[in-house]
Amino acid sequence: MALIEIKVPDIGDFSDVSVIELLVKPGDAVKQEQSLITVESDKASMEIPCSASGVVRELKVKLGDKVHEGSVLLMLETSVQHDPSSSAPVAASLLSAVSTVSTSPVPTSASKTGTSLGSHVTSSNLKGGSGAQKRVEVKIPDIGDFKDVSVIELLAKTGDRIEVDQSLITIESDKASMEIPSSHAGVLMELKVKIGDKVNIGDLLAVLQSSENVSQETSAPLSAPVMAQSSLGSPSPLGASFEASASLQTYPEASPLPVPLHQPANPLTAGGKTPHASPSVRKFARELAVPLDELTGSGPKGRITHEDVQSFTRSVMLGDAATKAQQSKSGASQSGLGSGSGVGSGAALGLIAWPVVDFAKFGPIERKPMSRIKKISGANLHRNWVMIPHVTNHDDADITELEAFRVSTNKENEKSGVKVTMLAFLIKACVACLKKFPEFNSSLDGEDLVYKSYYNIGFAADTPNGLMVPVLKNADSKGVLQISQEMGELAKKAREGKLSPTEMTGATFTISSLGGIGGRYFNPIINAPEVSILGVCKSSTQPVWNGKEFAPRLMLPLSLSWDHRVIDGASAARFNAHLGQILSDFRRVLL
Ligand code: CAO
Repeated sequence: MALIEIKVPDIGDFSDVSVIELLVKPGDAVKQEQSLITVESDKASMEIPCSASGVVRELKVKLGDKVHEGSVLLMLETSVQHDPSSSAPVAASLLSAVSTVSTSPVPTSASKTGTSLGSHVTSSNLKGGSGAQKRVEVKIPDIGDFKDVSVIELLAKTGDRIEVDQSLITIESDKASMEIPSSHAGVLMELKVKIGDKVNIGDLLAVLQSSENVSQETSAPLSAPVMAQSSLGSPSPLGASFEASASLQTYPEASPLPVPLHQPANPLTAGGKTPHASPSVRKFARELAVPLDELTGSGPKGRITHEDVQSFTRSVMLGDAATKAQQSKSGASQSGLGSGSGVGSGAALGLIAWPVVDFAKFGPIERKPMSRIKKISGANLHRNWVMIPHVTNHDDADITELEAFRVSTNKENEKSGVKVTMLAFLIKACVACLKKFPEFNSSLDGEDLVYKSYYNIGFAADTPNGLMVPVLKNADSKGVLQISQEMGELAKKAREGKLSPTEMTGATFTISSLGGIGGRYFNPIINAPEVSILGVCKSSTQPVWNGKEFAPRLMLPLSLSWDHRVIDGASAARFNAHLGQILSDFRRVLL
């Protein structure tokens, strides 16, 4: 028996890529070449395989870590003598095809033989004159060890103006996916492949009409394929900050692609969207015929995980969910109408179909696609609203003294640049309540309740990209000043679209404050798998009876939504009452 280090193999030009998925855990027996982790850059997602067989003793990386060639992934107990140099990791071989990104020419078998496989100018002059238009054939470049790889996404359409290195299609093997860029600029005359086609090096991919000065003799540099952009790098919207929060589904905004009738629809992309999932998850979904584009990913940035596929399958089997195909069958049999605008037919719930209205009949209209964040958060909020039996308790807290204290503290601290916000006090007060009422800091897992001993508070932030939920970690160990400062930084990052996945995941409770804007009360939707959420509105001075007279008090409206499967009404009322007591006398936070 020997304990050996398993390291990240040569991953080409990719350095400091994030670990987005752990595929094994200590105690697991793994085989050589079995995938251990999935890593992702802003352009690429790939699985890193094991270079030996054995039993995992210790994982040396965790989600969110950055790794590069040579980083130790895990300690493996192996019975055979391991020669690291003999390992031929799949990632390395895959990356031989993708390690050079598009700016530099890729040494390929084609260039060795002097033939450009990336492009071929077949007719010299379409229009004549100095602005000569040439017909350029773009071919599949050297894609390393890939053979018969499936086209899973078309990224351009006829008539599109294509730039050099612009991705034309995405292809996928069972280990990695990559985008194939164009070797030339021009107008796309014809895409020669369709979804589901298998392609190989040298296959004709597209025909461009190019005005570039391309010579048939000059072998144009081959554009290297780049790993598929499986995450769009956008921050997580509300309803998406699941553990692994961000339960958003990050799809490229490609328009739905027609699936030819003579071909069986690809169950993964039946809706025409390319779901964000690692190759092994896609394969798993294919085996079960799970339509990935109908799933909401619970991984960072909405990545669909193995567990998401399992849980979707379980829900379908139990009759708790239905695929769109099932819905449209049952919807058609019920009403004969289509499901309309992508809002879901409601057939799975036994509801009548969504009305199809020609709005233009009643006046001028403008049709705009919903933003990606809205679509993503909408799907999550819809699921949470439908699946969770919400109840909301409304209450008021007297914050007269607290607000006076906050204002005076800010005056004293004016020079420090840190502004103490009401939300920071609320976070601290909520942590005290979560400690007193632990079920509010729990999650449902099957028939178990998972009680968390950490207090990570998500807060809704309104940003130009849409609603985001940054997560303030370990709020119990931080003071109000530190919370204010960190919140300010997180809110700034959210507005700039710079939040990292770890800054949007792991919340145990969320606060949605509209206090700076206005309103009295609202029903916040629980950010599952959390079980409660606090909505806060604008404080206002109200006449409050103090036993002798009405006195002007600054009252803060609170709206606590809770999951009735986990929490009952009495606990919710106690939670709100306790929160109100703390806010009216903040010394209670120490008790
Ligand atoms: N009552 C009255 N005034 C309040 C208040 C409250 N409950 N909460 C904050 N304010 C005031 C602040 O005192 C501040 O006033 P001054 O500038 O005069 O000091 C002003 O409102 C702005 O507050 P802020 O933005 O500095 O800080 P914040 O802590 O209230 O909010 C953040 C931070 C990120 C939560 C906020 O910017 C935001 O994005 N809120 C929107 C959240 C949202 O959209 N929720 C809905 C989700 S469901 O769709």
